[in-house]
Amino acid sequence: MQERCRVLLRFADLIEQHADEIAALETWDGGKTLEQTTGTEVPMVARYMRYYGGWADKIHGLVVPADGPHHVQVLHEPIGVAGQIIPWNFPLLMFAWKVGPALACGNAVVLKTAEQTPLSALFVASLLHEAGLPDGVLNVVSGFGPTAGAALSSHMGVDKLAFTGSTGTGKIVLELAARSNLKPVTLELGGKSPFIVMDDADVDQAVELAHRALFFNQGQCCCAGSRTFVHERVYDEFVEKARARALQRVVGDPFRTGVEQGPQIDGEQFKKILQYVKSGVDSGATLVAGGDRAGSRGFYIQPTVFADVEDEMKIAQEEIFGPVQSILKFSTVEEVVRRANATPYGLAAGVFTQRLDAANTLARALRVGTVWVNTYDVFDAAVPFGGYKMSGVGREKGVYSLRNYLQTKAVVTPIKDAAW
Ligand code: TXE
Repeated sequence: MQERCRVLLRFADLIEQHADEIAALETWDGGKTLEQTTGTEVPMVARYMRYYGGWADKIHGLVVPADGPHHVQVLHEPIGVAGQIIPWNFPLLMFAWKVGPALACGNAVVLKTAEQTPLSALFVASLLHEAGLPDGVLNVVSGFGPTAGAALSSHMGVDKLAFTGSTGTGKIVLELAARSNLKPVTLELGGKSPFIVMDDADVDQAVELAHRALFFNQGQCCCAGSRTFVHERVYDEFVEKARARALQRVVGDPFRTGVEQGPQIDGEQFKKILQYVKSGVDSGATLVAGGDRAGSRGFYIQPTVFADVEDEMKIAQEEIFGPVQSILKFSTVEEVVRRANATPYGLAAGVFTQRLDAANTLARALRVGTVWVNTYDVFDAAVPFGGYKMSGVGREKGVYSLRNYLQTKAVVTPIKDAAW
């Protein structure tokens, strides 16, 4: 146990020692800004590893009272071989969310990276080896989804599968798992998260937070606040200021200081996002900022804002996964709850208000796995994350993650000569 703990803590130290190389690799591979990978993502990976290193020697079972003269122990055992499939939008963080708890619980791992972003996982896996992880415990596979990913999902020797990616692919891996050995599956899928601005909001602050909630990571976040609901009383002012903020957003070389937005991950996503922009215009939403590619080279997209978006429009229903903000107007709390929940997704929500009663009502009524009140995208290793409805199955992070990687065994023995 202690060795498991020491390996993960040493790994966290090595991440910090190699922080500059890892951040550069992640920026190079995925187009994220260097400020983001250096300032946020690499430090978070070290934090996750320390968190799970801390758990490694504290995972234990229970002795439970049972009727009759029996002593009952409940053992928590490693589940075996964990198959893990991760996406391209947060390659390093997804590595940490998945590998940390699996190793802390004593499992072996086969992790498949996304075809777009294989580099950082390969590099940090070599650091885990340097930290003392025995050969064969962590295996990183670079490969394509329908071949390597499908093989992992249907493999009879894989005892548990954890997947992060699109809802469509999530359904495929769940089916492959069911058709093979019924391995348990946790899924972290897409979203169409509401960001709700109430009428008492400080509009400048709300605009900035809503902007970050959507545009962070080029809009390529499962929990992006992609439906900005704004109360009618502050709507016009909000739209004007959201437009101005989007126009100020600095797009360019992600290695350059001061750049807020790099390129989209690849040509496929770039085209898909521009098609959504066209669909927004065609369906009658008001384009107030952006709407086209940025520059003439690479997969850069202008920060785009639509106002007057209606619920039934495609841009309000489907995951765009790009720098496109959709602003919708509402009048009452009851109405916004109904509309915010009227989607197959349920990953996250933002609520912006000074009123505790409104914040508490919304936090309870929204059918989502995370509600951020007067903040957004706050992630900590200890806080569970996952979705309601078609945004996922199960929770990652925190103590909840450990449950995904443990088997539970009851051991029942008689207590001799017990007098009852
Ligand atoms: O995702 P996929 P894609 C959403 C986002 C994006 C869309 C498509 O809307 O525009 O998905 O992106 C592996 N069996 N998200 O096509 O296919 C694949 O190799 C097993 C949301 O890149 O879900 C990769 O490792 N595995 C999301 C992983 O699945 C398969 C993050 C994710 O790819 C497979 C990314 C198969 N048949 C995209 N096919 C989030 N929730 O954050 C593919 N894969």
